[in-house]
Amino acid sequence: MNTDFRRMWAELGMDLDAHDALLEALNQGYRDIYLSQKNRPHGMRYFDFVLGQVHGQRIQELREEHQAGRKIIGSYCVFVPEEIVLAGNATLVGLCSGADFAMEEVEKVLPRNTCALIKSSFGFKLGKVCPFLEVSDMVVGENTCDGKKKSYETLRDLVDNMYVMDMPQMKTEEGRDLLRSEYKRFLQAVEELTGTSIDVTGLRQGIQTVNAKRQAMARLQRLRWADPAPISGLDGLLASQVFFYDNPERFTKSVNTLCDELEARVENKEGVMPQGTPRILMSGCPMAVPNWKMPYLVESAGGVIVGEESCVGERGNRNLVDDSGETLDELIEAIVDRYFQIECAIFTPNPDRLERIKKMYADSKADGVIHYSIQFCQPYIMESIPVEKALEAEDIPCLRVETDYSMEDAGQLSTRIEAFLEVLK
Ligand code: BJ8
Repeated sequence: MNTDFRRMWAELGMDLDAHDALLEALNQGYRDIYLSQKNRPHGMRYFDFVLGQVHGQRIQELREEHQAGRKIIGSYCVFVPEEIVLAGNATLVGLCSGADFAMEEVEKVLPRNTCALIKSSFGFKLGKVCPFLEVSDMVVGENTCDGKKKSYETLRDLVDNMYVMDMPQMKTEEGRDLLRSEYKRFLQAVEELTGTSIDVTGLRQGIQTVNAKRQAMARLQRLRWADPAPISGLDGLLASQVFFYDNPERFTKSVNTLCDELEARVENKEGVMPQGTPRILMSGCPMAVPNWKMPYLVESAGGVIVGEESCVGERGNRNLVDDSGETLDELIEAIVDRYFQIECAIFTPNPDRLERIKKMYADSKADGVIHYSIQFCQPYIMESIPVEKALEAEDIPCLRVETDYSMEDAGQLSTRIEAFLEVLK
């Protein structure tokens, strides 16, 4: 292991032994799941490299940015607008975690029946193994689901600079007003943190940088609609995961390079799996690195995932922000326009999500939908029932799955997934 990185992790106050164990498990999982795939696009090498360097080179870059006077802001939700962060001369990184760690410690501060995503974020902090948290100058939480909202009260005692954004729960005019006022309050908090006065030029530039990232992801999404699928669901998910912590410009360029290659594959009818492989749309909770469990099980069982209706997926990166506004207020309104369309299950009622899933199913020429809920995630588990009913009403096959990060139920899940794929054939 690179000794400079080890020194850096020690300086960040991380537990080196625990971190070694985490990296070893991460790399082993990655080798077993990702590197064993056949016929991967060459463009995925970049993402392999980023994943391999996620706690190394990327953290070093963030520290260099920090030393040059730039602030780092960590976030747990796609409602935190990166456009405003970039306009304030800061960098946004995703902090959600997709693996169980230090669970004994976690269950001393959180109830056992908390969703795996929240527990994982706490485990990475309590186990001192998340360099992204340690380099963050501000950690932004948001009042979305009850689990997150209440857990931030505890997280406040564990991190230095915790900021909580309030969130609407209904898509009404009042809800929209709340989001607007919260984005304005956040803009001020970023200005205070960075000492930068955010102006129209800076905000427009931030909007354009993030739009370019989202456009590249939309291009990748569309290419996945081809049959045969030119890229696996595992690799599609990896690109969506890297979206949250890579340098934005470099990420956009790398996704576009990958898309150039995939366009040629589509043209030549070259797929990662044969034409006619059962095509699955995943829908539900976000899958943060290194949560590759469901795509691994689905694709090992002989299916191919052609899209994710998820915040680590299309829900998180769909829709651009109009950059034509000429005042700060106009640009903020355009940001509100974009973010208020996110169909998170914390909204009630949330009919737009049902329509979105049906549209994604049709666009991606999927054969069926797997609704994925993380155990104890009330919003998505509750919503999985109306989702299933809405799909059944249109004769769209749907399998509802509720699971956590452990592999204990892998055998049972595989059996259910195999049976579902058989029905689709
Ligand atoms: S906009 S989906 S990123 S809140 S899995 S912590 S909902 S109990 S992650 Fe999310 Fe923002 Fe919504 Fe998207 Fe709670 Fe459920 Fe856990 Fe979840």
